[in-house]
Amino acid sequence: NGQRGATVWLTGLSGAGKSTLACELEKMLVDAGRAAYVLDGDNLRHHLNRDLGFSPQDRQENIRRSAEVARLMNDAGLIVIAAFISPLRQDRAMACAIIGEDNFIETYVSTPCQVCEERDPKGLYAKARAGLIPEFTGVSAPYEVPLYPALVLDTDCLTLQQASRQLFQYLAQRRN
Ligand code: GGZ
Repeated sequence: NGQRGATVWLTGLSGAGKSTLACELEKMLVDAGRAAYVLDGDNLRHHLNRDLGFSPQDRQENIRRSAEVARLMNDAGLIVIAAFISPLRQDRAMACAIIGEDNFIETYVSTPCQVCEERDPKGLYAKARAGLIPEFTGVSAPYEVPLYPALVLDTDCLTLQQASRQLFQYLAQRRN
């Protein structure tokens, strides 16, 4: 397919629904004949980024490397769906600069912290509250809300189908 690559950059808290949304969008795109691939912070941290922790410096390096990978995949024509907390505006701006403004679709998965904490699928918020995980985003480390995201999706108010549809349609109406 001669279509242009792009990166949908999903930012939001742990438990906001980024990975679930990324997988669903990937499925929809592949079903529609597009080459799409999910890059997920939690996954990459087991492999490419296994040497990195959660200090501000390590998060920045995590995002830098992942954005470089996304750029390569975009050059190959793939749609990349990147799911990273990426809590700092400065680091997201770096990702945008690496990937290129025209190819970077910042999407804020805006599920409120309280809802993420109630979901707590991996028990990480409970551990963070107990002081067992230092620098946990939303508890003991900052999350900076995006100022001008292309899309805002609150998975507390939208079904998975609704949220992934919105992203799919946004991609479809972009010029390739
Ligand atoms: C935030 C943490 C932390 C700390 C472990 N802070 O929801 P998860 O569990 O499965 O995915 C989260 C993942 C965050 O990795 P990212 O690469 O997306 O983060 S960043 O963009 O900030 O570099 C979470 C888990 O790792 N996790 N410790 N202290 N999330």
